[in-house]
Amino acid sequence: MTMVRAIVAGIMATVLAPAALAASWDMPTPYPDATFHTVNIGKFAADVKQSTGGALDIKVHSAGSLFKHPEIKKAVRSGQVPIGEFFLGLLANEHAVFAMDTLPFLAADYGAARKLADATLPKIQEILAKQGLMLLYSVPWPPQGLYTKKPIASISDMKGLKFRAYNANTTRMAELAGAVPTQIEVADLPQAFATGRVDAMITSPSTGVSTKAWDFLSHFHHTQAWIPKNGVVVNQRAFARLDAATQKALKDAASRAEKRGWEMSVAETDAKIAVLKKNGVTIVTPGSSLMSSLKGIGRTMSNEWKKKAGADGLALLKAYSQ
Ligand code: PCA
Repeated sequence: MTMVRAIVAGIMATVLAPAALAASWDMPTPYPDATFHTVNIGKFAADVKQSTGGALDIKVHSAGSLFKHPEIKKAVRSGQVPIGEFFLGLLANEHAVFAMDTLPFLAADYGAARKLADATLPKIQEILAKQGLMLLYSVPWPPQGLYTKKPIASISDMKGLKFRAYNANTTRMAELAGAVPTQIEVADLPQAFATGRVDAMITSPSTGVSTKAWDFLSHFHHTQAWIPKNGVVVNQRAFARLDAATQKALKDAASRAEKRGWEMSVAETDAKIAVLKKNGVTIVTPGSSLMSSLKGIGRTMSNEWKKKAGADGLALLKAYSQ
């Protein structure tokens, strides 16, 4: 080695040494900053930074700004980013277990949602682990309700509506209701409503507020149809590169985030319905005609799900139902 090279190598080692001790992780997420999931991830990142004494710094890139929602899982899997968040029901076509928390009225209150999570998360963890991903935690959205530009008294009022869907099940539900589904990400919703691509949706009070639903829609039907979840995953190789203390701190912060996220979700429901109301949205307690039709659609979808679920899918449903 020449003298110059030795000096350069020495300088490089000094410059690189601190970087090797402290890791900085980019974290893509799909939803806007004010959404409670994103707020919770912000708290999680702050918790990780503090509990690792700055050894792990997670930088959150919200609203699909680093990777679009459908790309986030692939990006974490391939190691382009070490960590990310996505909607678990987006994987409904990958395995039946991912379709369960968007089946209408299978688990429509928080007690049932907790039970469904307990029955299905081990399987979800197992499937993701085979793909090199570790599920750090998952958090539910508030119960899903129907947003429209007019009151919906019976299912026939949904006929022909241009309906915003967010996964295979919401697409199917819209079809069965006689509506015309289009899959659109939350980040693109204001534009989609403004340009008339869609005129109705089913989502949480949280997403209604974050997209300022009152700019385009007038009625929220509190159907409480299902309680779907987001997951936060880490690339296993990236996790393995952390020292044991940092790994533990990350997992501990994740379990605090999960607990906090479920509590935030419960509190969101009434709080965000109040915000919708304050901004002029009419809050509708759905009538029996609409509810019985939606429940009928739920039964049809559960039967379709059972046909595709396979033995391990059916076993999960049994475990949940017991
Ligand atoms: N908001 C997300 C998923 C479920 C929800 O409440 C969305 O509308 O895409």
